[in-house]
Amino acid sequence: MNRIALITGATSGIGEATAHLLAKNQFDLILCGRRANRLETMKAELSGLTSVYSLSFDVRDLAAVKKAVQSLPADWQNIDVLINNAGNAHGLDPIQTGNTDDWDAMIDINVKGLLYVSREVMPGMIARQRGHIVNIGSIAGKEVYPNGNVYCASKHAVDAITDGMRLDLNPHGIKVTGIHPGMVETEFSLVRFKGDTDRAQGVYKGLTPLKGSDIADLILFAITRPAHVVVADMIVFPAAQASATVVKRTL
Ligand code: NDP
Ligand code: 8X3
Repeated sequence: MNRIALITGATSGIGEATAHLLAKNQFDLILCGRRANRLETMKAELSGLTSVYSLSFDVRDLAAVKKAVQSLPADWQNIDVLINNAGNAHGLDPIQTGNTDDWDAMIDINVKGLLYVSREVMPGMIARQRGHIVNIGSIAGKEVYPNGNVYCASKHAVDAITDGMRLDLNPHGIKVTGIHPGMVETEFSLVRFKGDTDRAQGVYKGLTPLKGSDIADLILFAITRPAHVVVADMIVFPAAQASATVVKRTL
């Protein structure tokens, strides 16, 4: 029997790649994101492979998160795997001139959004005494780099929340995994630089970045280990990257 995985941020990048991979690997999918049209397209693409349900909501909106998760039909409520992936960087500015709207977006989406979704899903996992939560952090949650300030803070918070979840959910048999990628070419830099495609493409110039599917592979690996194994934490870079700031480029 298929397991049910709920993926936030399924409309692009890492989340979209994960949906495609899990659809081929015995998972039924609850796909989440704000862009309802993309969710519908993915549902049409993946429905030949597995059962797909979609929920369109903004993770910043607690009432919308509750309404969406509570609206799931009975046969979709037993979520086995929660993949907290929705998130982005907004801006790359020195802290003293940082845009406070960008700060709000990163803290509200990357930190509070992850908490809101988890808060709705964890009680069911506890009632069933099983489940797996995968939080997508970042190398920005392990290191701090110039002008990364608040994005790094938001991802350090994800790292701490992941460890906190593992401790508090331990008595309930729920696995918790943190995955911390370096540079992955998705819509991430386009969002960070507010649609400036030249600047976004420049981030990956002279190296082969990771793809969303590389992270999807790790997620699938983590959630298909035997019952007695939990992958607690993973950092993954492109081969050209050695830290948040050390990258070998051929220009
Ligand atoms: P993308 O921009 O391609 O995807 C981001 C996803 O998050 C989209 O599906 C988007 O959906 C969703 N999202 C953003 N804001 C909201 C919101 N307010 N409510 C609901 N969903 C939202 O980037 P990535 O795939 O790269 O990012 C996925 C995760 O990976 C993020 O947490 C990011 O921080 C992390 N990460 C990315 C790295 C990279 O280099 N790309 C490296 C390390 C970590 P929609 O717009 O439809 O709502
Ligand atoms: C995304 C990776 O290095 O741009 O989280 O912060 S980085």
